[in-house]
Amino acid sequence: MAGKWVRMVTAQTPTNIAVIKYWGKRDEALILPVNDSISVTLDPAHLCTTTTVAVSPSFDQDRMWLNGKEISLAGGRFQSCLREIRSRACDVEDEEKGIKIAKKDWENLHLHIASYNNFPTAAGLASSAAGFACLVFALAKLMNAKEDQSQLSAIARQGSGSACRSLYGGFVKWIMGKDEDGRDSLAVQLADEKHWDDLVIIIAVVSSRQKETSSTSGMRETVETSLLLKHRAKEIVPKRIVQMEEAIKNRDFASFAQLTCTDSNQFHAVCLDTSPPIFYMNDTSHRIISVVEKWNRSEGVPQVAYTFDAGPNAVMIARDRKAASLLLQRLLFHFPPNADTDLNSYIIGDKSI
Ligand code: 2P0
Repeated sequence: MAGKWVRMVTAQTPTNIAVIKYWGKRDEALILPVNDSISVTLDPAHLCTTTTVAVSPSFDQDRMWLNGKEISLAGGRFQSCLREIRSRACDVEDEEKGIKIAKKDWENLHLHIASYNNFPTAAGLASSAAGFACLVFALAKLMNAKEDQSQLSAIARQGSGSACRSLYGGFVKWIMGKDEDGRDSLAVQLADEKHWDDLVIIIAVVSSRQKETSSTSGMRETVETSLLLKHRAKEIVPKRIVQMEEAIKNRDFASFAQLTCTDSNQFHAVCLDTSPPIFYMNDTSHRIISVVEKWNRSEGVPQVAYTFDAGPNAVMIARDRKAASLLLQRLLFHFPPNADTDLNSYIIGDKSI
């Protein structure tokens, strides 16, 4: 391994948006959820993380830069992901560059990591999901770890719960699992990116400010104080997961939209049921819900589903391109540029890679 070489791997991973939400952990350290969740992976052109990982004998410590700014790597979550991948590292040989790294060498080599998001960090657009998924995928490639996507997803989960779902495109289910060690808490692909390619996603960036309550502390408070969460996790979500899987399989937009909107609203109800209550949506978010609900009702069949994560930004899934263009017209009518709202931009993309 001697010499002045640098080995680099770059990966790009899109974020995902849950249509049946993850909210609440049964094990904080291992990041094990209280219920299954289902998400759709977005188009990487619009919302993704690009991460380059580099290793060299000349690096004397692990370092990381996020959007060009150096950040600390002391956190347990980063260390968990790194430890898990390191323990699976294999020999690497690159004759062209004269690089030879033996399995045992990985223990003593340091890493430099540079990561960029092409969207607002920590504004409820699941930046940690894309970030940890990309990091784990890039490290696995760098260290020649021979794990399949599902096993990598269980490692990414230890960085951030929702990250496990970003290892796949299309529709993805995070199975909560039963094991205490979390080995069976991982993501599986329900349908690939081509399965339902009529769908169009429009994100209304209501605010790109950092949220006040992080998902991690918010869900901890919910688990400690909300009775509604217990009911949701035990009685509601298991049935909804089955119904959502069926809706996706059959490309049944009416059921898909009804389940997506209802689950988003219940997630925010659970936040409100937390003590002290957590407010992620704002007046503009509520007005967007009204616009979509009224339109869907007037059409008789749903045209658009909406969902909101831990922030005020609206993610809207239109049934097809025609519905997407009508949605944009309606949004621009109700929220014109320069109007007195905090809605500042739209991101429009195909569903997935
Ligand atoms: C989700 N969210 O299913 C839900 C819906 C936000 C609302 O997963 O503590 O950043 O790192 O596991 O994954 C956000 O939570 O939290 C999230 P941690 P994470 O997408």
